[in-house]
Amino acid sequence: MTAGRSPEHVPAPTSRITTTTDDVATPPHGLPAPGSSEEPVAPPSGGALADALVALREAVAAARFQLDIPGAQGARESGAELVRQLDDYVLPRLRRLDAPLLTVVGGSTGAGKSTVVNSLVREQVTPSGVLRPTTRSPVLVCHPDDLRWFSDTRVLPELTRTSGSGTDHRTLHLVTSPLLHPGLALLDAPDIDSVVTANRRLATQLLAAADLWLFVTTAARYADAVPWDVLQTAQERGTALAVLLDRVPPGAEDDISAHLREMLAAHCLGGTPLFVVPESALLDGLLPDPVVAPLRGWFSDLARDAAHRAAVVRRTLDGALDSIGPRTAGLAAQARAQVDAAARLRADAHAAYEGAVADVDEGMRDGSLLRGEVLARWQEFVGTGELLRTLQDRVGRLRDRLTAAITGRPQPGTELTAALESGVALLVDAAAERAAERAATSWRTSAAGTALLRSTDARLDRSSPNLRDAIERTVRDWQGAVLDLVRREGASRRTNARIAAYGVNATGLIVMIAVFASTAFIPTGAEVGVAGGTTLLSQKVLEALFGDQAVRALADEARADLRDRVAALLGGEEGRYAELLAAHATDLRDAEALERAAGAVEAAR
Ligand SMILES: Nc1nc2c(ncn2[C@@H]2O[C@H](COP(=O)(O)OP(=O)(O)OP(=O)(O)O)[C@@H](O)[C@H]2O)c(=O)[nH]1
Ligand SMILES: [Mg+2]
Repeated sequence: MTAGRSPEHVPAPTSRITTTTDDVATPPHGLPAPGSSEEPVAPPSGGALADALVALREAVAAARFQLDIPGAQGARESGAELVRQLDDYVLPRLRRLDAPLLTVVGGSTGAGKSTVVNSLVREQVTPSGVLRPTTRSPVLVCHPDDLRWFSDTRVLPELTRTSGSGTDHRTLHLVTSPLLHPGLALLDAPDIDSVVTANRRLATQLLAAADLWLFVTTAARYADAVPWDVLQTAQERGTALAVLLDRVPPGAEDDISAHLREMLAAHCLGGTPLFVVPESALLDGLLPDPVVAPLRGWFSDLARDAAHRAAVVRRTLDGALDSIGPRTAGLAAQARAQVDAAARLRADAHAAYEGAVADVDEGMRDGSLLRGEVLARWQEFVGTGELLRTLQDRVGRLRDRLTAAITGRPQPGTELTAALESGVALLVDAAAERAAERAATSWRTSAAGTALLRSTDARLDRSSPNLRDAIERTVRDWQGAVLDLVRREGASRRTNARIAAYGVNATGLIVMIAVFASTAFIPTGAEVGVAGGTTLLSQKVLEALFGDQAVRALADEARADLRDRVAALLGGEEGRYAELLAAHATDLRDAEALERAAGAVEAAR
């Protein structure tokens, strides 16, 4: 049986830290040093940096990157990762630099991580097994005196503490062992390259909470890609690292460890301590003690040497703090991209409905409304002499209404009003329907817009189900308003004598017809269909009516009123798009808050 080898490079303290350590002679915060009592850990202390980090944490947690644009998924993940690392590690570590050093044992699936942890404490504290992956629920082993540091939610607050082993990813199984020196705890993590997503995610989270990573790989697996990606992150974050090369066939130690060292150097991890554990027969599931003794000795030395331990803690903490600026900058950039994408979508929807308002406007002016049903009713209105009588004879109107009531024949004026109503309603309805379609089509040209449209049960590519009713109501209200307008005009002193003489209903209808006639054109000819056998009403009367300055002024006012009402209605339809967007959009203030918070963290450091 070959004994394990000591690492060639044991990280020496790069600098003495100036912050509090668990130096037994000078216990921090007036508390007994860890290991000397069972007293609970003091509540977290603040400090300007901790305050700034708490504010940053809130800004990151508040920023939602919901629009499906390039980089959004990455930002969501890295934002969540940053929040977790602040909660799990940076804040608790910053508040208590004297807490025991947490070493997370992570690495390839089935590399023997749990076996190594068990072998270090000479006890089956964490299940190892033949089925992959075995470890799902992390197991933390520490000296009994250190238990108080981990039994509350100071670190890894999301994980529920348990005293028994399990398979729940949301629990942390706490175990003590007198074989570990106080001041250093081991955490057996799930496999970093797991086929089980929850394992991978938890392993990443745990590694981000480590003061020191013990990276376990095997002779067979050390060149696998995934663990090297994770090691790369450790390197970038400046995390303190040690590597354990497990299950090395006897005789191959030199070759394999030389190759692994080359790979570490190529990844800028040249100085990383490397432990080599030869393939050995297990006894009661444990490696022979001489094989793991060097590793245990290294951990004990580290735990005993307060300055060395503090240097490792500080190195990893500084690395994590250094990474916060660039990570937050990436999130802020994505937040701004989200704001821009939302603005584009908002503009697309607005353009579609602005187009609809313009369509309605055009349809009101181009005379097209004065065809079909409206034209027929107008001709009837004019041709039967109804208009003339209405204009000339107020009594006649009453008589006709009575006749209509008795014979059941509706007044031509009523039919014309109804025809106008449905003509306008059709125009607005068609424009709204086209706008809904156009807005949806433009949203579908982007992944973000497509995802938004899919996120709701409402069919935004169609008008609202109640829109038709709302349009009809709006047009009727407008017709009523036109009559009110005429009535007010009639009552005013400025009024034209003719309007006063004609009566409200007839003038109102004339005004409505004038609304839909092209502005420059006085609708005396084909446009208002007086050509066809109008014997009772002379061309001259109509010309006089439509040429009347007061009628034209009223028509302008009525047209503007109708346009406003339609614009409000279509604005409501556009509002459906705006609301959907607002429910998913990032605020520019979120981006600014991220930038401010990151700046405050830098300033506090
Ligand atoms: N013979 C021998 N078997 C080993 C050694 N190390 C681990 N094993 C076995 O390999 C299997 C996996 O070991 P574990 O310790 O569960 O590996 P792990 O890395 O914790 O696995 P996961 O938690 O699933 O990622 C178990 O059956 C162990 O008994 C060793 O050095 N020698
Ligand atoms: Mg395991």
